[in-house]
Amino acid sequence: MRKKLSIRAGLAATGFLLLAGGHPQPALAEPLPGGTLSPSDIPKYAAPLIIPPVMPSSTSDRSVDYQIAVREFRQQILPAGLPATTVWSYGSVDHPGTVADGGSFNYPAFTIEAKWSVPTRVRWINGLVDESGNYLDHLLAVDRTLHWANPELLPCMDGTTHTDCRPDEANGPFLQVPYDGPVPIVTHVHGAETFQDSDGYPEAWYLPNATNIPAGYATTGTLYSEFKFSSPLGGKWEPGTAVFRYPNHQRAATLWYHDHTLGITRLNVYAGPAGFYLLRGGTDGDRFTDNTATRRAKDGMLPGPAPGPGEDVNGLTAGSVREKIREIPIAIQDRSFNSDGSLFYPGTRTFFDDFEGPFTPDQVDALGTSDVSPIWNPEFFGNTMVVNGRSWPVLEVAQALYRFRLLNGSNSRFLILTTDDDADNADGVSPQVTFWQIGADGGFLPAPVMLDNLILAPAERADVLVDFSGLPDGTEIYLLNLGPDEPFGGGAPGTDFPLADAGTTGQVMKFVVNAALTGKSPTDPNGATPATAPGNLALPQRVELGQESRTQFLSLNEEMSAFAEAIPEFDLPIAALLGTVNPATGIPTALAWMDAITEEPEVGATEIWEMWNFTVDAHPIHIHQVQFEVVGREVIGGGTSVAGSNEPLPWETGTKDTVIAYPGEITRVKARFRLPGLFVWHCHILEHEDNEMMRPYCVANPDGSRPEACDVADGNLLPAMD
Ligand SMILES: [Cu+2]
Repeated sequence: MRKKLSIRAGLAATGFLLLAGGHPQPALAEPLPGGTLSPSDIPKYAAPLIIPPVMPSSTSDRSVDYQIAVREFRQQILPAGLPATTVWSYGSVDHPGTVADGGSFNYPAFTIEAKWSVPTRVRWINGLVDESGNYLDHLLAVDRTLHWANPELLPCMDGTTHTDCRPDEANGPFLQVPYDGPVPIVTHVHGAETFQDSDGYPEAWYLPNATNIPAGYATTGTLYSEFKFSSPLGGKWEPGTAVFRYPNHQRAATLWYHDHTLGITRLNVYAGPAGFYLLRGGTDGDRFTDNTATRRAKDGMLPGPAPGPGEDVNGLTAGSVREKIREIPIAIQDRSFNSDGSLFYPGTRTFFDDFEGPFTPDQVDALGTSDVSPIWNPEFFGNTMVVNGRSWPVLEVAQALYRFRLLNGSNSRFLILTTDDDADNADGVSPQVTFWQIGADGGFLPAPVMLDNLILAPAERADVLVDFSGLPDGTEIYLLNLGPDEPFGGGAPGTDFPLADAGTTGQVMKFVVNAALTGKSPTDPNGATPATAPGNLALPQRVELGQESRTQFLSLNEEMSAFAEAIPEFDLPIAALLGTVNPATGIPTALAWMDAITEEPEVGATEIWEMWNFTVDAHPIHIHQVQFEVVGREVIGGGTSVAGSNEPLPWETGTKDTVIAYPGEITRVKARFRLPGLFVWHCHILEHEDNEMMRPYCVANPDGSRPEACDVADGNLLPAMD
């Protein structure tokens, strides 16, 4: 959705003067507005990249593999000399404290290492309480005019009172004030093929087991008890927790875990909780060959090792093994900060477009009331790049091949990554090292793909090899971002859209070649088992899905204020919606989260889901439970996709769980739905996901019956009581 600066004539004029600040605007791009700390005042490349260590297993309860809580703590995200930042993230409760204290709580979280076909059981704990056991407020402003968890049980728009609804404006003017009660969470392992009870359904949230939960609050969401009673591990679900299970039967892949609570995912994720979940092994996970062998295939070798259990990989102790690490997960996120170090995220709609409301949709009229939510912003772009929890870090690398598992963990920002010898790219784009992409969301590609530019939408992952061998000691290589500081619509950087600000969000991190590290890993060129050159690497092949039994015709829509036609200054986006489309007429039906389920595959069915994007922006669409094949794209009305081809792009030829749906195009994916139950599909721009761009879907039971949870979601059955 595009920011519209001319709102009401009077207001817009004032806003413009404030923005201009009385001095001339430079012609070059500028840092985005954010908090009170200017990103230009944050020194770059001042601190080393943190390598996420391995999440320690549960020691106090051996009936689960991990006991992982979300807690609040302070962490030095900005360089030394600037204040620390209060964040939330995950850690093992048996290993309390932050990394600085020898504990396991870190933003981003430690990596969960999973083995193919060995199930993982995690007790996920809502630990958002203080030392007295009282609940903590949210770090950010919660908009309770959205369709959201509603634990305070405000009366809903539909005239009844329940969790997971859009509260009625008749609740009074305080509806426009941020919610300050206990914070619900529920964790989703993104890309995991797991059961409905363990998927982190947005209405299966739970509050912390705090001592001061206000009377009358619901402590769990609509589906929590349903899943607790249907899960074989339900007996282990204690107040403030849920125990989820992951079968790990899918292909080896780079997955990640993060919060998924209805209507506040953007805020919960922005506050910090997210980590990698790496699934290794199986026939699709470790059969690499080196195709230069002439007589028979010989074993191929990927760069390694990755951090191992219990290892210090950040140079904190004398036993640190950092210098040998060659496989590193890298989570890239945009954030903004205040001068006291706190995270900045807009607490009012005026940040987006100067629109001041008020929000009273039932009384809307020309006098200035509106149906525009008072706090929610349609998108948010931070002005500071944070990589593995540090702003603009630097990584020393050996003259060797590295494996990076890249994740775009941003709320709204699309990244287009490249490398250069020059931080602000003043000499134009001239990549210093190329990316060899070997895997995407769902596992390995059929073959390595060499790329100068690598596009990553929010939530997408790329498993890449980068070769620093042969580069002189001291060589500096900058990882740059050529994506826009605004919603992405496809096309070429600098031609079809302005580049990110070269001085801030156009830079991500820096690599510095340190010859002294060369040879510290066995996969280095002079090591015991050197890694296979990317061009010679043969990757494990997968079995393709067969013929589909059905095509689902789906739509992506933008909702403008209901008063846009009558009152032009109300031409403002108020939500994004999924829905269906009639393929014969091309006419969409936009549907909200609460509307009845429209996608109901049979269990085991293979279906094509085609998504018609009627908005002006690209949306990363994520389908839970499955890893799908990208079938291709088609411009509505004909022509070539803005992606450059109507065929799947080379890096989309493996399996994926998130696909970019470009504006004005139909994007087709094919998936097999192996697990019965209630799941979701949604846009992974978190601001969209939180405001209606998410829909439930239902996979039938093996006997053809409808899972009970789907009836609960549709309102045909009352939720189970805890
Ligand atoms: Cu979207």
